[in-house]
Amino acid sequence: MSLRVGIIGAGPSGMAQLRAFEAARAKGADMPEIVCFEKQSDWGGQWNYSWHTGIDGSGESAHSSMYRHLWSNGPKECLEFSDYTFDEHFGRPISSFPPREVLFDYIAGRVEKSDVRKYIQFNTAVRWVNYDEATEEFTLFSQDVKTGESKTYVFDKLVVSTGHFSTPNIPEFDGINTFPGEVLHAHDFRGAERFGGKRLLMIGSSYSAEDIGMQAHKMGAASITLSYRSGPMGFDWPSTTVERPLVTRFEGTTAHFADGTSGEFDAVIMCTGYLHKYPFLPSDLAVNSPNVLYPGNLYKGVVWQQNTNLFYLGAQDQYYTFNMFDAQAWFARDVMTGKIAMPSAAERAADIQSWLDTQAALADHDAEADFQTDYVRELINATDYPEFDLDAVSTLFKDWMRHKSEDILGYRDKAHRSVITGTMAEIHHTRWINAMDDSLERFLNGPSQNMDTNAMATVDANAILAKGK
Ligand code: FAD
Ligand code: NA7
Repeated sequence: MSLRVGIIGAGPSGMAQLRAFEAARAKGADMPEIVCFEKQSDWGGQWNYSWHTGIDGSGESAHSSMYRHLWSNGPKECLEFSDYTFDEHFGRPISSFPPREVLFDYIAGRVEKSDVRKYIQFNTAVRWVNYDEATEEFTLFSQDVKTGESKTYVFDKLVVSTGHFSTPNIPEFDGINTFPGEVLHAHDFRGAERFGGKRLLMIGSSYSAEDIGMQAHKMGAASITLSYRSGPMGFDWPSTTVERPLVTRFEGTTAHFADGTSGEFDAVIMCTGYLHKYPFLPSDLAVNSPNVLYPGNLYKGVVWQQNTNLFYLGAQDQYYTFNMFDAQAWFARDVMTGKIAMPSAAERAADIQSWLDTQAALADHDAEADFQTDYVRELINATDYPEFDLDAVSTLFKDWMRHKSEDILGYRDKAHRSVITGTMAEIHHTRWINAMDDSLERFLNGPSQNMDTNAMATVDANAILAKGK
């Protein structure tokens, strides 16, 4: 009997797992029996944008936390698949920070070429999973979210790729029930147009607070106040943006902060992160972790320590995304097929502990980028995933962070060079701050610009545009 593999979720991680098996099949390996379950009607996970918030059109909790005008928050050169480059997909250089529709097109293009859609049961939510120690089999209960029909499947191996940026972490604040304006979590944010002229309070000091705050600035918010728990982000913000320590209490429209200051606000956005939530798994199989680069209990960040038939993809906080999911999927595939042997439980525990120790000592963001680079390298070295210059990617991450420090509104106008093809990105035809139509059509066919950027390693787009236009 061939290996039976269940994959839960057809976002970028689940799609990577399908591609990993297909890549081995193309080289002559047997294809296992695969069923991938996706509760939405299309693949792409977070990148499968929908206006739905709260509950989606099938009565399920809405998965996506994306917003209409989201552009990649890191350079595309850091997430490029080494087996399917941007050049291969678009046939020409594009800029380094594409909007979400463009990235969706890229990830979908790769799996369309691989003919793996046939393995996916769309509109199908996984409701529960049992593991039988004696037979070493998973029994999975699914439900068609449109018809309500339930089914049972049995698998030898199970891959959990349901993401962990969908279930909002919602803290309480004294008096917040008296706040008369809109209070929402970043998960439910779809666009900042309606915040034009408004005084916004964002709670949190990470990617969502930074980017939703700057989206609101772009859409004409009157003021943006960013309230932090651990420390300020410290970017060189526009003059209408300030950082304050944590809110201590609300009194109607007034928020009071820990430094004794207060302010009047029209709306509050909780940018307070997300919870790992696996309601379809018994607690002894479910990751229970804060959002960190190395959650405990996962050997090589992928294999469940107490049950090596269970795999997680994308469970960590992410500098690397798509190509890290690939590295994990190739690794998981080779463990499942026996090509990679599992060390003893004690050896796995020691390996996990050494990563946790290193993580605990990380001094700054540069060190974090190096940490995840080393992690991805270890996975790639263990498989036949096409190698690429990971040190060069780590340098790109550091350049990107430096660019953000220099110009939080302009870092997306920079261009970077692909470490895989050597192609220099195009300087985009429209600066991020001015780009209101971020459709694929406009991105690819917007006003042409005639600069030859191929000779430049990293280009200050602002300077060039200021001179040229
Ligand atoms: P997801 O994309 O979350 O996909 C999980 C899939 O599992 C979904 O399709 C979901 O419907 C399905 N699923 C969940 N539960 C079930 C169930 N019970 N049964 C069946 N199916 C289920 N990354 C970048 O590289 N660049 C960016 O600019 C960027 N911006 C981001 C902005 C936001 C607001 C967020 C939230 C994330 C961003 N990310 C970004 C990171 C993003 O998480 C990854 O790019 C990627 O989407 C993770 O892929 P995934 O497959 O692990 O999870
Ligand atoms: P993150 O990166 O997990 O950050 C969560 C933020 O929320 C972080 O600044 C936390 O502060 C803050 N937080 C969490 N709980 C609280 C409470 N109780 N009070 C105040 N602040 C709190 O989530 P993001 O949404 O920014 O980013 C997730 C992904 O989405 C990321 O991959 C992006 O690409 C998009 P802390 O620093 O822990 O004190």
